[in-house]
Amino acid sequence: MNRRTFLLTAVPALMVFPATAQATTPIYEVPPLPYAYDALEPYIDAQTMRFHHDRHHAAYVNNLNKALANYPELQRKCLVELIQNLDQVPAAIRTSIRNNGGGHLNHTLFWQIMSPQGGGAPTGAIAKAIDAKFGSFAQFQNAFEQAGVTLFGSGWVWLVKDQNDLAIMTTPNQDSPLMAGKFPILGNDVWEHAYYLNYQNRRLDYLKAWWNVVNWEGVSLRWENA
Ligand code: MN3
Repeated sequence: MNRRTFLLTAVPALMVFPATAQATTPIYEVPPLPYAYDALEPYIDAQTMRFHHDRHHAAYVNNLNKALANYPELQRKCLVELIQNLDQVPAAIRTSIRNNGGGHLNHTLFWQIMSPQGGGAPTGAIAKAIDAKFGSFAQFQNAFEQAGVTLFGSGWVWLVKDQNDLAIMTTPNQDSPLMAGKFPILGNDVWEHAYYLNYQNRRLDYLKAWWNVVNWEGVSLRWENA
């Protein structure tokens, strides 16, 4: 997988590519939401989206920029490559790159694979692949929800491309499937900040409601091009 691959759903270049060396520009920037804060209601409320995007995602980006501030040679690298090769990142900033770089990539993907026109059943290549792997879309949904609801603490539940196969996996904290050599096709954020205002402790209700906003067109594109 190369640096281009992560950009399949029209992620703005600034998100994963560092800005060219201009001291006044931040290295990485939070991409604008591709829809309004309230566009995913009633499934995800506007206040949650506002805090999640403007505060949580922004904090990951700010801390990522701080971690990279004294490493000009790393500023020029693609973030996907840094995350895939954490062992080559200097030990002093490795944990910060893992948490904040992972957080930046995960959230960038998250905004893109949701849409106010989302929901319904997948179509095209991804639909066929899901049926072949999990038996049916409903069985896939159930397995994904179970993985998400049983993940202890904070993290993500993913549908990934593993070799040429589909798989469900979870990651703790802001770890990315890229760190394990898998390509994220679809991911849901099960940190409490993603759902607590609306769903409180009912993570399963959030996981079930979330299907209504999944951008299957974008997801299918990721699968076809991964
Ligand atoms: Mn989050």
